[in-house]
Amino acid sequence: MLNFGDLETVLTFEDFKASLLSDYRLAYLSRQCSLLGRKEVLTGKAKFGIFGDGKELPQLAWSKVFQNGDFRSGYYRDQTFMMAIGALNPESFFAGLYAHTDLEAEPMSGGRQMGGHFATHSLDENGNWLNLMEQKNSSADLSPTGAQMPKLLGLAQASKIYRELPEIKAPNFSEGGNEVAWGTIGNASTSEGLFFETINAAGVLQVPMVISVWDDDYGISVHAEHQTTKENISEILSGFQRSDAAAGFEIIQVKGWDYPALVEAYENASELARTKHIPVIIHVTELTQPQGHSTSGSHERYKDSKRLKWEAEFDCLAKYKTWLVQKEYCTEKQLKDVEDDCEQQVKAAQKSAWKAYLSAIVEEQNSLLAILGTLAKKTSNTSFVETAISQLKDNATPIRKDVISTARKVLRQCRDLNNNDKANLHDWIKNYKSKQWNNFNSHLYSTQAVKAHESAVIAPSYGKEATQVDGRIVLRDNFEALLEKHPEVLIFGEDAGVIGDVNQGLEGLQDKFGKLRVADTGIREASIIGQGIGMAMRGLRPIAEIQYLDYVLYALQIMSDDIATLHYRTKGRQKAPLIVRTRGHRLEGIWHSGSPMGGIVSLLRGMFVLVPRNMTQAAGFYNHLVSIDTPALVVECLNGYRLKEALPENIGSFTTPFGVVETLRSGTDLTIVSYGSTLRLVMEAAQELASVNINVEVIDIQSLIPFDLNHDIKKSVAKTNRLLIVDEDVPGGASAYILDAVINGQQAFEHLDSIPQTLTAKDHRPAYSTDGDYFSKPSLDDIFEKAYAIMNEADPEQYPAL
Ligand SMILES: Cc1ncc(C[n+]2csc(CCOP(=O)(O)OP(=O)(O)O)c2C)c(N)n1
Ligand SMILES: [Mg+2]
Repeated sequence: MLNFGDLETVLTFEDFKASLLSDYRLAYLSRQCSLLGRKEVLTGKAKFGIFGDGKELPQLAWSKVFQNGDFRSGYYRDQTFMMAIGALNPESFFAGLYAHTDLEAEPMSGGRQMGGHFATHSLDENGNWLNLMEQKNSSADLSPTGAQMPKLLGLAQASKIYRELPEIKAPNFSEGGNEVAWGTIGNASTSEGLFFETINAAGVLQVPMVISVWDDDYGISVHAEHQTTKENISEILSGFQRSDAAAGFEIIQVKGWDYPALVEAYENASELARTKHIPVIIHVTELTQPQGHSTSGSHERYKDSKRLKWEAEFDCLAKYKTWLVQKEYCTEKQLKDVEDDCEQQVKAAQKSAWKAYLSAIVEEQNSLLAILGTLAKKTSNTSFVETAISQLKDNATPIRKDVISTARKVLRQCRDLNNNDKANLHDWIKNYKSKQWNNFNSHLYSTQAVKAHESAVIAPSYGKEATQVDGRIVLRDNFEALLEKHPEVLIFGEDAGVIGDVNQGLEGLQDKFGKLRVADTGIREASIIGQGIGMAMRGLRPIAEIQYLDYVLYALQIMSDDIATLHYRTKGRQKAPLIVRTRGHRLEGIWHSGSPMGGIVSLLRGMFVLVPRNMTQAAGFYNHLVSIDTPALVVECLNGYRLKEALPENIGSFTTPFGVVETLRSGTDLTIVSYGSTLRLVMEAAQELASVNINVEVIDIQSLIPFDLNHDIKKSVAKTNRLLIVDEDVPGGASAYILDAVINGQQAFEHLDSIPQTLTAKDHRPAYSTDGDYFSKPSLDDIFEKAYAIMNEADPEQYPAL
């Protein structure tokens, strides 16, 4: 291992000095970006700024040991590191501050994230993986503090998997598992549960993870005394310290202004994590915030003069400068020259980034002005149009809203024009909207996800006398086939390993595929998901199991904030094709019968949400998902594992289509749509309704996201003219989502002769008592009566009131 003392001997003294000076240059350059960045916000060119000033030095030390193939999962203070690895420069820094929508100029997110939210590209413009071993990687940042932690676990665990399962050939993702996952987090954010959950899991798993805590004693205005027991995160984590007797973490404390100590700390950490897969915590103390937390306020409001004086003195850049001069590694003159140079460079970068950002919009502004000029002569409302033209012309720093809003206002005021004259403006608005769709709305789903429903469906096939088995056997045999076919598929969750999940859908598979591919985890839903996210970002195909749907709530935040937004927030340059498996719907009591699907479909736009009615449909979804790259949640029916299903012959290959409903029963009087466990009751009710001459068509939605892409529900309503949605979520939950999709999305209202109705559970969760289900969720009787009432209202003579 190399330590700082050795550097002087390994390098020539001249090279050694040059490297110190070059570090000073980068630190100073980054600092100038922060200083000018704040000014840009305060003078109104940018909206918000959060910068890395005061944290430069440790990031330089870190960058020295960060290698190709490594991953960062950090937060908004890491600009110096991003510059040091060549992923950010002053120009792209300012493009980020202005939120330039062009990914070429603003590679982090194309303006979708605030400045200071960093990412590198894992995918090319067509969504294909790049070779991650040829570059230094950063997973895309998130604003919720601590949310960078769960995925860090998976980014690190991927190395472990690649090292211990060499049969997975993935040269673009790993070389013998030698890659380190590096996390950063602010001192205050270590108070978040996600931090502690991840730390514990990493200690258990012994993965190559190095977490740096940037400790500046504050979390915005709140001092460490309110954040952290003993005001010292490494001290309270000391129980995690590894010893000869037990594996754990290496915990290092180092001062953020002490350059040689920092270099040594990072060398040390890298070596331990990379070669031995020992997780490391580096607690970097005595850091400062020269400009306060962000541009939203000034720190003079909550730091006293003593503290401010200390911060000025212990500013890592100032300390580094003093050290360089005292040790005679650099002269004052050399440093001054570097400073002058950096100041010029940053100013020039700011100007050029601003010009590039603005000129695209000004061009659009001019194209509209040309059209409005012609139109003004034709309308009777000339004065309105001329005022609009002059206001837009006078706007020297337009945003896109100013441009298109002017166009739409003018259109409203020119109703008198004939269609030909309006056509140009109409076309302009249409084109503009479609161009801006790409800037602001595209890439929620990957191209593969969007096209998935076009792929040929492979139906399950059955022998002449198909064996009837418990539903769980269909799943188990299917998972076995998937694990066999795809060495990169891994399944893990609480009780997933030794016993093969609580319903034995994985029975015996750990014995067959080993403890890493079919793994037990601790009870830690959010980091189970994070484990999956990180591994999926490094080319593996994880299936993360959450034991029950009701416990998805613990993981919902990270699914919503991280996976669901990842492809969108990187404008298609990162993906995490994670499959989340869970089980739910009506069974017993408050926490084993939940179906909070309304909340889930609202929060997980960006993921597929699949609700198969039986295990064959579920298995088909898993097979299909493994063949594409979109993250998905699959909810199996908790009460379906012991119900008999025919065992398909083509296990592991048949597919259930996404966004395609299935008509389970045809009828002419009323369309009932439902999904999951409730379908069985709907089918029974349909049979009874038939005995009173009501012919019901029953449709299984089976895929909430994407939703009925062929508009088959509308086609059914066109035939029956009546719609009933039966759902076991609360009123206004998933039933409202379905109703909106059918009425607004498919415009089915034009075929309706009766009010479209919903039948849902009660507002509360069901009581555990045996009758809890009957009195809380839609029962067969409820379904019959609701359907009958619709028919009674339509034809009271044929269907007299009950
Ligand atoms: C979940 C969540 N809660 C609150 C916030 C608002 N917030 C943004 S930064 C911050 C303070 C973070 O302090 P620290 O972790 O010490 O990082 P520092 O900014 O000091 O580097 C807070 C409370 C947030 N972004 N996310
Ligand atoms: Mg802090």
